[in-house]
Amino acid sequence: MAHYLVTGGAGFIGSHLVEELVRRGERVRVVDSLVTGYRRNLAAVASRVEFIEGDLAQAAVAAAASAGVDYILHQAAIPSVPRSVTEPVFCHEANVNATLNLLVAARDAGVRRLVFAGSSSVYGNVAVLPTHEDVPLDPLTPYALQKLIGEQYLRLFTSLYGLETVTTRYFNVFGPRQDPSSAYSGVISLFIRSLLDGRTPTIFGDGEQTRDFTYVANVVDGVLKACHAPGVAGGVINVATGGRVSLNTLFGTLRSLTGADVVATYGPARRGDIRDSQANIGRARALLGYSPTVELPEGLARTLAWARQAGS
Ligand code: UD2
Repeated sequence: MAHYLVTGGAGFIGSHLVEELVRRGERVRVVDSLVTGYRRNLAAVASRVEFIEGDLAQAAVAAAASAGVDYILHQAAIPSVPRSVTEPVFCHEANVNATLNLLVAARDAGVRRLVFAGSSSVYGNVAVLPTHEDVPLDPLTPYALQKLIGEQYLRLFTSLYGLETVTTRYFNVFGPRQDPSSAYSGVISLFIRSLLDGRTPTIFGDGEQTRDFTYVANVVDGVLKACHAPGVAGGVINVATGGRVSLNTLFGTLRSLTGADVVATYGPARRGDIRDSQANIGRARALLGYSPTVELPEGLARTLAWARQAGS
């Protein structure tokens, strides 16, 4: 049994990682500030998990959380492009300063490997689709830049101090427990909530922007593979489905899945919004033996089933 720290473990993606680790019989510690996470996300595994409530932007919290662990899955973040545009300093604290503290703590604690939740936003409006990891990066928002700084710090800690690190670049992850309660929430959670409540969602821009929406179980699989694969330390790996769909198509699909008689309204495009995003997942296939197991339609059906239950 190995000992894992999941930062942001009470959040959406973090709680799915925690559940899978518990299922595998691993020892799990969670650190979470509960700024965007919820204790209820860990309800099914609470008795099997050590929970530290704290903010990794405080060095003492990062040190206490890292002590004695073998692996760190660093998911804690303020994961929102628009929030970073309106609150860049607040987001920098959580996305960059906390990450640096955690890297120092992981190095000092002799952690075997740290895997970081990177983001496809670092690519910006890239010319090459599907996009591989080595294209020139073009962060267009504070969030994208903060995620890029994070992954560059990881790379540096590997080359400078020998701490094994891997960045998994996520592409628009969705699934059960993604919180629809804020204007900063992921679009699938917002669309589903609106449709189930009979409210009109807003599509920002013309709705022809595309995303590689990735069901959370694929991410759990990719992250845990990245945590253990040989020869990937210091690297960056896309974890996604490898397809892309427009928001208009997504909304149409969700509308027919829910049967809701709701039409979307259109509003101004979001500042810093990327037009198209689609991953080349060749590196994850080659280095991790990763392959997406849940495609978009199945992922949407599962998420909808959860949302119906959670909202009732
Ligand atoms: C970015 C990253 C993603 C992840 C995420 C943070 C890209 C391509 N993706 O996602 O990998 O890091 O940040 O969790 O940068 N939208 C609407 N109506 C709404 C809400 C959103 O039309 O009510 C649009 C939005 O303008 C965008 C798309 O939906 O074009 C997706 O927005 P999002 O906030 O779910 O995620 P995004 O792409 O910023």
